[in-house]
Amino acid sequence: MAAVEASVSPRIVIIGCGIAGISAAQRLFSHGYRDLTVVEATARPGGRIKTTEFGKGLVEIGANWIHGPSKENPVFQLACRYGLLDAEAMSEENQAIETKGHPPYPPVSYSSSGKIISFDECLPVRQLYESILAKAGEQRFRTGNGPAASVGEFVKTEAAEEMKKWRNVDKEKTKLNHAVLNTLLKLECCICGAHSMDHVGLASFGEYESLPGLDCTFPRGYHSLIKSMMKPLPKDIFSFGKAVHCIHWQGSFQGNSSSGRIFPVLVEFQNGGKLQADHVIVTVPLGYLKHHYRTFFHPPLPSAKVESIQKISFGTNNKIFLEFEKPFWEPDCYYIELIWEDESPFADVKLDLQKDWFRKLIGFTVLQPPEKFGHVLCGWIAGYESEYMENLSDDEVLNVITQLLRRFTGNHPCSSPKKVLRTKWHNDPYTKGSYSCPGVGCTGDNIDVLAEPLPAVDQVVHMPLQVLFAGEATHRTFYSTTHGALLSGRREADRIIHFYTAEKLNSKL
Ligand code: 6YU
Repeated sequence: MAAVEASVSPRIVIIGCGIAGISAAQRLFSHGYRDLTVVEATARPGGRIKTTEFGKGLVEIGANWIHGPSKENPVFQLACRYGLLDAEAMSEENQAIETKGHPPYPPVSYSSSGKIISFDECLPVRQLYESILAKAGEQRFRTGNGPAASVGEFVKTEAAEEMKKWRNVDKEKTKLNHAVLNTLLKLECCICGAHSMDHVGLASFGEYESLPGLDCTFPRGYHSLIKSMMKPLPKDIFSFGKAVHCIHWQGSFQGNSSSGRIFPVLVEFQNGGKLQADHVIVTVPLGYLKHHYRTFFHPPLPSAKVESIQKISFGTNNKIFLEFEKPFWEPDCYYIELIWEDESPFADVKLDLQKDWFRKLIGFTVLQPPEKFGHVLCGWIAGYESEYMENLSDDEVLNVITQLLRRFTGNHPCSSPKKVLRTKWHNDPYTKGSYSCPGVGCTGDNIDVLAEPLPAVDQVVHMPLQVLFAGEATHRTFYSTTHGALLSGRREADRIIHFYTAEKLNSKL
């Protein structure tokens, strides 16, 4: 590895110890940069990668899967290198499977009247939906001149047109078709971390790239990746419980040592401490930036950056883990999908969170195998309903879900869960939601603007690259994922490395 040869090693502060921050530190350290500090507001590393004990085993509070575990995916590459995956996940067959970012459909679904709906009954709508979604991602809509502003509007318009052509469909069947389409849109909300697909921009939808490979999990928890990434780095570069209050840039700040060094950036902490730096890599979640961008930077951010922070959405997707004494599901069941027969995406429904929040739950993943996890279900819920759920009591959630499961499975004596654990990403003060997704009116360019450093290298200033931006929301094609976050951290580390390499070359000319 090339060691940095600047006469004085630049001081680099990385804000946030999620996968983006750690990958930036890894890259800089491996290139010889030694004056590094990673400051983290909470008491633990990992950010939105967080594994905890529940039932008989481990559950993921944040990221669950490696999306697209195949050779191009840097998280997959690292996980293989560290020996963190099982043989099936690493097999060539697994890597070759194309899922287009969607989980496989379950063999049966459950309806709100307690009936089982077969795979074949749902198939025509699912196939139609997939073809419309593929169309929504087409290049021709990237300019923002699409037929609809949002993915939701586009799907509904196209689906209504197509469904009109379907023959021999009676009233009951039409009702079910609409209910299935509504369930698919709710699933998409969980995938995008959005309240409604009407809030997801058509112009940017196709920017997201899925990689091949059937999504896989970490047998020893996603956190095993964070531990392995941090292991070769010196412990003393990490500083926990250090929430940054404000980044002062474009300044001249005297260092504490006797060298008399002057730094362009000063990081001010919430507890009053201060740290001077040459470069700061900001990896805090977009949700945090949305709430704090006005006071987090001094001088304030340029208007183009503020526009990006506003246009890129940051919604909530939460999980509800339930542990049962005995399973009420069949041993081969891996997902319990809920279809509300009275719902339709074409109906105009007034949002009543108190009355209806649980209708947004799309279903429950069965954690397999039970010998490893116990009898545990993981429910998925996105949007405002998910944020509302965070403020309810455990008992309230348990009661509602027990009734819900009894109703859908037609299994009235089904026992109530003995334990519940909910994620609360919207209430997390240092995240304020789950992950980013381009909103209506947002284009891929907004993501690139968010990723631009301040001041840029081509601007004539005393010191460029004072504030750099990484984190999942800054990756144009892999936003919302751990691999997007990881690549963004490397990207910003490389920006600094290239800057000093170019400077060294110029000084030799
Ligand atoms: C993935 C998956 N996954 C489920 C759920 C969540 C997320 N993701 P971090 O937040 O980690 O780090 C920043 C740190 O900064 C943090 O520690 C803060 O405490 C700290 N900080 C904040 N303010 C500070 C301050 N003032 N001072 C100091 N420190 C401060 N990704 O690949 N697979 O299965 C899921 C899922 C419930 C919440 C996920 C998944 C998202 C990842 O977790 C996330 O992107 C990265 O961990 C972020 O890392 P980071 O370092 O950037 O930030 C249109 C279209 C749609 C296409 N979308 C595809 C869907 C893909 C997303 N799938 C998600 C699904 C699940 C289940």
